[in-house]
Amino acid sequence: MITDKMTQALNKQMNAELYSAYLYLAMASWASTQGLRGASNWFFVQSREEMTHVWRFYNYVSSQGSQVILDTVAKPPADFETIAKAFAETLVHEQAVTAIINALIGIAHEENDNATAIFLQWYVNEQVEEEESVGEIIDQINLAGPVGGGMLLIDRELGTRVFKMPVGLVAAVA
Ligand code: OFO
Repeated sequence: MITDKMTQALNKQMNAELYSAYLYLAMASWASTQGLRGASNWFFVQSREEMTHVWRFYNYVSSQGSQVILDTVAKPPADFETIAKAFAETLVHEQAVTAIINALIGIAHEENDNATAIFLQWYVNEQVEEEESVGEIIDQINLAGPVGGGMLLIDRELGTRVFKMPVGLVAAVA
């Protein structure tokens, strides 16, 4: 069982994860219109991953006998100007999500909710990974410059990213 305060905070985080999925889907389409098919693929895979983050929260809240309450998802931007700016915005967004996850863990501790604090550890590790991988892409783009052959190679590399459905999550939602 989790407290109402914890449930509300987890529901709110689900909305943030849904927004992440929405934001990256918008970036995927924008990148496609710029001829950056690899980057478009990368953002599309990222959007799908964010949906798995939503489902993890869904499963956890449900497993605790609480109800998932969905809220309006904010409209993401449609124009990201340059691929460098799109990834810079991605990093800023992920850093903000990391801060919210840390705040959630703070609430779990306040509520003496060890189960939720442990559940949230997966997200702590995931945020480290996400910030690191986006940071590496930004470094590569800065080294290559946003146009020309260097960016072409980076775009090809981004096109190799493949979405993998987490095995345990498949079992949980099946
Ligand atoms: Fe859900 O990790 Fe990004 O936002």
